[in-house]
Amino acid sequence: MALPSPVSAMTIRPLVILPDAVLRRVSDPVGPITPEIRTLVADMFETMYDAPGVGLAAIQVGVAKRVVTIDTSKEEGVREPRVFIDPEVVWTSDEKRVYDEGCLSIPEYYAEVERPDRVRVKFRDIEGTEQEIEADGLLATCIQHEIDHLNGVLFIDHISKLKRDRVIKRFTKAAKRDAA
Ligand code: K1U
Ligand code: ZN
Repeated sequence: MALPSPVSAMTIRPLVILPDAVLRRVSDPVGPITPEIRTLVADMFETMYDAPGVGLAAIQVGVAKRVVTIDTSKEEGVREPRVFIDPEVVWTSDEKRVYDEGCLSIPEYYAEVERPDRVRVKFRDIEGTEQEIEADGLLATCIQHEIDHLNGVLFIDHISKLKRDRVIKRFTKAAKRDAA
């Protein structure tokens, strides 16, 4: 008889795609870091690296918990996985930065978004320890994009209404085609 393994396999979870209303939900605080949360985090990394993406919010795999995974490492073959539990932006720079953003929930659509260049973020790590970091560059952009997801906000909410309506229409049509 096979004994239960202490190491569980990681799973690539299906991504929630625009215009699914789940993406507009405001996620709940995590509270205690349970085995379920650890499994969620492991699965989120597996899903993010597979996509591939540089960030992922739990709501993008259909879980309304305030959990974010990020890896903005630029070096080929070097991973720098970061987990942000219940993250909060506590300071933003006055200087702004424009980045051509993408989103795993809006595949193959990119648009320029202006956000603060630097941010300070308070969060808990996977052990539940309070941390605070200052981020700049892609990490700062990515953290803000992911915290937006936790609040039901998408990067297309930062572009013109004309462009946003156009992309929503395109994805709505595609979803109807796929369902037929
Ligand atoms: O939250 C998400 O949907 C993930 C998203 C994060 C993000 C990208 C760019 C700016 C802000 C936030 C992505 O990872 S989209 C894919 C992407 O940018 C990428 C994929 C492979 C290599 C490098 C970048
Ligand atoms: Zn996104």
